[in-house]
Parts: sequence; structure tokens; C-alpha cells
Amino acid sequence: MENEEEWNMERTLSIIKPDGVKRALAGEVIRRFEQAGIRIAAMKMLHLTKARAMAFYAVHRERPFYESLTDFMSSGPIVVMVLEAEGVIQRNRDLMGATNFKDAAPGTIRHDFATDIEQNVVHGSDGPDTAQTEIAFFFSSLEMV
Ligand code: IDP
Ligand code: MG
Repeated sequence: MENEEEWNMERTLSIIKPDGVKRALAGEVIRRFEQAGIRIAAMKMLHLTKARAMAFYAVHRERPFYESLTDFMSSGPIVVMVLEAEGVIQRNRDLMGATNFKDAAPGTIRHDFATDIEQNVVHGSDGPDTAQTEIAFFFSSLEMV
């Protein structure tokens, strides 16, 4: 390896969902990422339209919760971030906890703050391919530092 620090350096997309922003949890979520040594390579706040939420979650369009999930995701502002660190895709998933907060381990974001299987505070890409697609959904290369 010429530069071992770049070994397995990854980027992933993180979203603080409308419930997290409304409940003033953005600072706490960002603190957890920073505390874990994860670098924030890009960040912005925006409000998804229903159509944009449907496009983002298109992979779930056959699921019974698709309508409700996309209503929720377009119900208020969200914070979207590109996180960068070694193995950050899995590390972010570990910090988030299980989809259902009832199954999430103590100390994870969803265990500590989620109130509902749908309103679960954060989103994180689930693999290298989705990370790339999801980052490109929100950010151009010029917006990443
Ligand atoms: P993930 O966010 O942990 O990757 P996914 O299975 O990809 O979980 O589901 C995407 C989002 O859809 C979840 O974060 C949650 O907001 C919502 N969701 C997942 N399963 C259910 C369900 O059974 N009922 C309602 N909403 C759900
Ligand atoms: Mg998912």
C-alpha cells in the first residue's frame, strides 16, 4: 500500500429525517458522528417534495409502508450529509441501530431516540452501490469537501 490511510476509505449518505430535525436531535446525531471520528464531507438542509421522496425510496415502492414513508419524509426539513471514514457504511449502520427501534441495541441512535418503526430519526446507505447512488441523488462532486 502506498498510502495505508486511504485503505477502505468510504463515503456514505446519512439523513436526519423530519422527526429528528423537528425534535432538535440534529446536533446530537452530528455529535455522535464526530465523536466516532467520522468526517463530514458535505452537509445541507432541505425539504423533499413528495415526488422527490418517492424517487429516493423507489426501491421500496412495492412495500405497504411506501405511501406513508414518503409522506413522512416530505413532511418537513431534513439534514443530508456525506460521511467519510474507513468502513463508514457499516459503521454508520452500527451507530444508527436496527430499523425497528425496539430491536436496536442500547446506545444506538434509533434505540435512544426513535419512537416508531417509520419515524426512526436517521437514514444510512446500506452498501457501496446504494451509497454511491444516494450521494449522487443529493450532492454534486463540487459540494463535497
Ligand atoms: P433502514 O432505514 O434501516 O435501511 P429499510 O428496510 O431500508 O430500513 O426501510 C426504509 C425505511 O422505511 C425505514 O428506515 C423506516 O423509516 C421505514 N420502514 C421500514 N420498515 C417499515 C415498516 O414495517 N413499517 C413502517 N415503516 C417502515
Ligand atoms: Mg434501507
